[in-house]
Amino acid sequence: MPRTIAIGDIHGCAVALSRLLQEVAPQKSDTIVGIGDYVDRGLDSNGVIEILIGLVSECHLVPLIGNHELMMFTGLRNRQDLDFWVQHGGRQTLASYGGKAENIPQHHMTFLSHCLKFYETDSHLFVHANYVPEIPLAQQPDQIIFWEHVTDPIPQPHRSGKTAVVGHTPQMDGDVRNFGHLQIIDTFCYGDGWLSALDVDTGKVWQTNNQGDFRESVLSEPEIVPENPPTS
Ligand SMILES: [Mn+2]
Repeated sequence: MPRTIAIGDIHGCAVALSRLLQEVAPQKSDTIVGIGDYVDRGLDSNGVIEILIGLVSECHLVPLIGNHELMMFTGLRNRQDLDFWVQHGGRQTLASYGGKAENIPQHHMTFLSHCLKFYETDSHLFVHANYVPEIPLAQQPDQIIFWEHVTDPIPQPHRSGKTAVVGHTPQMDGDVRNFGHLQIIDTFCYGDGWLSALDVDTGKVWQTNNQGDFRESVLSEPEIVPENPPTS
C-alpha cells in the first residue's frame, strides 16, 4: 500500500532526519510531504537539504515552503533583509555552509525554489503554518499559511472537509497534537524535542531526536476544540 507520510519542521537537524528516514524507509510508491522549515536554528541545514535532495529519487517527495525558507530567500536576495534572516536562525544555516552565502550550492537553491505552497490528497491538506477555514487552499493568504500560529484559536475544519496537517507551531512537549480535523507535527526537534513523521492514513508516528534516539506511537485520540471566544 502506498503511504502518505508528513515530516514536521526539521530546522537543520540532519542527524534526526537521517535516523527518521532509516526508520520510515521510504518506498518508491510512498509520498513524503515535507511540511517546511528545513533550514535555520539547528546545526546542519546544509546536510538536511542534501538528504532531502537524495530523497527525490527514492520516493514521491513533496517539499512545502516554510517561513524560514522565505526568510532565507529574501535574506539572500536583499541586503536589507539579511539581518532579519540571520537573527532568526539564518546564522546557523550560513555557518553550515562555512559562513558564506556564496558557498550555498546552486542545486540547493534549485531544490528550495521548487518547494510548494501547499499540497492536498483526497483526504488531507498540508500547509506549513495555518489556514483560513472558509478559503480554498489556492487562495490562502501568505501571511496565514506561512506565518500564523494555530493557537488562539484553533481553526475550525477547512471547508473542503479534509484533515489539515501543519507544522510551525512548536509542541514543546514533543508530542504530535491531534484535534481530529487538524494535526500539528512540529514537535520542536531543534529545541531538544523530537522530529516527527506521521502516516496520515494509519496515524502511525515515528520520532527521532538529535541524539539519534527513536520512538514510535500512534496519534492520540482527538482533543475537543475549544469554542471560539466571544468577540464582543
Ligand atoms: Mn515555521
